[in-house]
Amino acid sequence: MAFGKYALIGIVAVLSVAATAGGMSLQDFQAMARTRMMRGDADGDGKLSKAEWSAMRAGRQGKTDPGVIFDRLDTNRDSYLDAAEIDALTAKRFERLDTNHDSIVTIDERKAARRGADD
Ligand SMILES: [Ca+2]
Ligand SMILES: [Ca+2]
Repeated sequence: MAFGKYALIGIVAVLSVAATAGGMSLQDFQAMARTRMMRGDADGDGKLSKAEWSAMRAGRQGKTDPGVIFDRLDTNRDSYLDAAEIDALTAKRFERLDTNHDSIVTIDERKAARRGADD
């Protein structure tokens, strides 16, 4: 059984490397971002409260107050960030990253953005 488990981990690792090497579509990118953001969903209600968001951002070196960013992202003003709001944010980021506008963000484009990014 141990072998099966490690083989599966190996396959998953190979698949994710392949996906990264070939670049990501907006859909991949949004799915990844949603998964990452929802790790901060401490109470598991499927959306991020301002407290959950701030806790998640606490370790990051941003120039802007997380509360200010939250208010900007909470477009329907219900004091939560839901999947649609996160998708909207991610779509904007994707557009910015996709510097050659082929609707695929490659690892190189992401690296280039990271060098210049301050948040
Ligand atoms: Ca939540
Ligand atoms: Ca909201």
